[in-house]
Amino acid sequence: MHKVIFDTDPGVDDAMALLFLHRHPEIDLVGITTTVGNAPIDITTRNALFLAQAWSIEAPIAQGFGEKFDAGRRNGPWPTFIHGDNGLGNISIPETISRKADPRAAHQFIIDTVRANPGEITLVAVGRMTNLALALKADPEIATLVKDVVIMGGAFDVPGNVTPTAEANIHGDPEAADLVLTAPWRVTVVGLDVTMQTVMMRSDLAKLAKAGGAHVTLLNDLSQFYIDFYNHRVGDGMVIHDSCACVYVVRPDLFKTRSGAMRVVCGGIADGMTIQKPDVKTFPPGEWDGHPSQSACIGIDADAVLGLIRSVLVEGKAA
Ligand SMILES: [Ca+2]
Repeated sequence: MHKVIFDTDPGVDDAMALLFLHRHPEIDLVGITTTVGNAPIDITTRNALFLAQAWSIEAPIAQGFGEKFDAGRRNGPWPTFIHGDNGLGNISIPETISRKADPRAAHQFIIDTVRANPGEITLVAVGRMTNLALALKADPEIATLVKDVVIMGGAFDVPGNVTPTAEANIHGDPEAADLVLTAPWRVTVVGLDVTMQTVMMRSDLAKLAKAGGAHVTLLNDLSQFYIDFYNHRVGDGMVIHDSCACVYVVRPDLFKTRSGAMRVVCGGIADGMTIQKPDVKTFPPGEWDGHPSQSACIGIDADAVLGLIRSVLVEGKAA
C-alpha cells in the first residue's frame, strides 16, 4: 500500500488525478494539501473540498500557502483560459460545501503526517512546490523521513509551456522548486517530456463516464472546457499531466528515467527552467555539485498509462 499526500491545485487535470488516487486499490490517500497555480488558494481549496465531498473522499484537506516562497515575487494572472474562471471548467459548484478544511496549514499537515508515518509517506505534488518548500524550511529533517517525492513539473529535453524554457508548476515558484529538487530526499520529476505524450481523447472520457457512473460523469463534465483549450493542440483530447505523476507511484516501470542533479533557474529570461546534470556526464565544478541525483522521466509507455487510468477510474482496479 502506498500512503500518499496529494499536493494539488484543482484544476481539471488535478481532478482526474485525485479520482485516480482515490480509486486505486494500492493507494491509501492520507491527505490532500492545496496549492496555488491553476487558480488562487481560496478557489483551489474550495475545489478540493467540493471534489472530496462529491467523490466521498475522506482524507483530510489542508489549505496551503497562497503566495510564493520568495516574498519578493507576486502572483501573476491565473490561467482561466485553460481551467475556467472557477478552476474546474466553469461547471456549477454549490455555494456552500459541508466538507471543511483541516485547521492546520498544508506544510504543517505534511510535517505532522510524515513524522507520524516515518519512511512511509509518498508526496505527490502536482502544483507549485510552495508547500513542500515551506515544510522543508520549517522542518528540514522530514527529507529523511519521507519515502518518496513524485512531482509533476518541469521540462528537460522539450520546450516549456509558459515560456520557451519553463513549465507552469516550476515557473510559478522557482525558488520553492529549486529547494525541493536539491533537498536530500528522492524526487522523481514527471514533466512535459512525458506528460505531453499522454492524451485522453474526449470520446474516451465520454465512454468512461457512461461506464463509470456519477463520479466519472462529474469528471467528464468539468473536463470539457479544458479539452476545448487543448483541442487545437493535441487533437480532440486533454493532456493528463497530473495523472501521469500518480501513475508513476504505482507503475514506475511504465517510465524511463535519467538520473542526475537538478537545479531550477531563478530569474532572467530562463526563469523557472529545470536543468539536470546527467550522472553519466562530467563537467568542471559547477552549481549542480553536491546536490542529490534525482530522476527525470524522459520516456513513457503512454498507451499503458492511459489504459491503467481508464480501468482505475471506471472499475477501481488496476486490471
Ligand atoms: Ca495541477
